[in-house]
Amino acid sequence: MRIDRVRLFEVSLPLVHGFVTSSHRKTGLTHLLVEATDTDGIVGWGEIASPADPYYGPETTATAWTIAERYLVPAALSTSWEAPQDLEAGWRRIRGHEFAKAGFSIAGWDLHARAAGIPLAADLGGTRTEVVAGVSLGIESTLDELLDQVTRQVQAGYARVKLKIAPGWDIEPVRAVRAAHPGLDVHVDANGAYADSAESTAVLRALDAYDLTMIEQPYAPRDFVAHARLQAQLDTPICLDESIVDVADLRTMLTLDAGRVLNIKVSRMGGLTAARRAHDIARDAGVPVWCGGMHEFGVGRAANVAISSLPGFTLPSDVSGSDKYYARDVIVPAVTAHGGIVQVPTAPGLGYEVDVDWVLQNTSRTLDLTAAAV
Ligand code: OSB
Ligand code: MG
Repeated sequence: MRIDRVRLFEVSLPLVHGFVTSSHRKTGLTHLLVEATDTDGIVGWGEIASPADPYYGPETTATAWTIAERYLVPAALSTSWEAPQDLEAGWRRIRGHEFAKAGFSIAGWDLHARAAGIPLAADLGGTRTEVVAGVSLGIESTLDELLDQVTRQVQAGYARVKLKIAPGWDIEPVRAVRAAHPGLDVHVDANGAYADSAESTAVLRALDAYDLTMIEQPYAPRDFVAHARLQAQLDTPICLDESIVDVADLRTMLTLDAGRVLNIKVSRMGGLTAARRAHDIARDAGVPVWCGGMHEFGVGRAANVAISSLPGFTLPSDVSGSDKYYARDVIVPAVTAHGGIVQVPTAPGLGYEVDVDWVLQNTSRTLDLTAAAV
């Protein structure tokens, strides 16, 4: 198989509801879409879901564009491949830049599954026909607004709610949500906002009283030792997100007992092959996993649904319906959840069609290269 043409689109869409985390606030997103066409004319799509700014990880939209233009597009156009892993080998020597690589990995996997005429989920070895979705709720200005958001999502049928926390917005919102929804599957995500101090440890230990499913990424990404020390003092499992960008990080987590749940993000791990490998390792170690999101547009969201169909994804994934985020998504139909459940598509590849007209209407920058040009 050979990719003959790659188009890159820088696409911006407004969010239906602004989103605040411990590190930043956003009202819209800009992601890069990758369209890869092979020599038979089959088209695969991928999404580079890097945040605009380097507050989640080191990448930005601008670094992703540069890495794509200078390295990934030329690699994609000059690699002859059968399995998506062989395509990914074309950029193996590039260190880091996982989000940028993930966009090309998804496009390669989509192309591979479409050429084989099978759904991406099946191509990855997925076995589930439906996926349980959870929602991620940002920090709100008041407890009432947060409670309103939680009630709205519970009424929409979502069975798991994740709350963003930060120093000063932790015990109170958790106590309020727990009081209003005693049996709800609730977890919290700090995006690394806590310092490894006695004061923070006391706050995080106090969260043990609220029957949370997990506490996600309390400390800085590289600080496995602080997470291990905290885990030893908590009943609530720690879940690592930002800390785990490759399987070596996962082995560190398992060896140190720095976390007991894994958030797998296709973007953060550099693509679908790496995400699947992390799933396999976690499953062998008896560690439950779920699929995290980056507010993906439909292309990345569809990839998240596909990976979530693997058997080790036993916890609800951040694959809520497109409508929670975007009034009109870039795929047709949009990803929808009914009663908090998303069906795994049965059509070939990602299982959705990209609305190219809508993509173009929201595109601020494009790149269009063919194999003959590199
Ligand atoms: O930590 O999971 C996170 C969004 C942007 C950056 C980091 C995170 C998130 C989310 C969004 O929580 C989850 C989703 O896409 O539904
Ligand atoms: Mg997270």
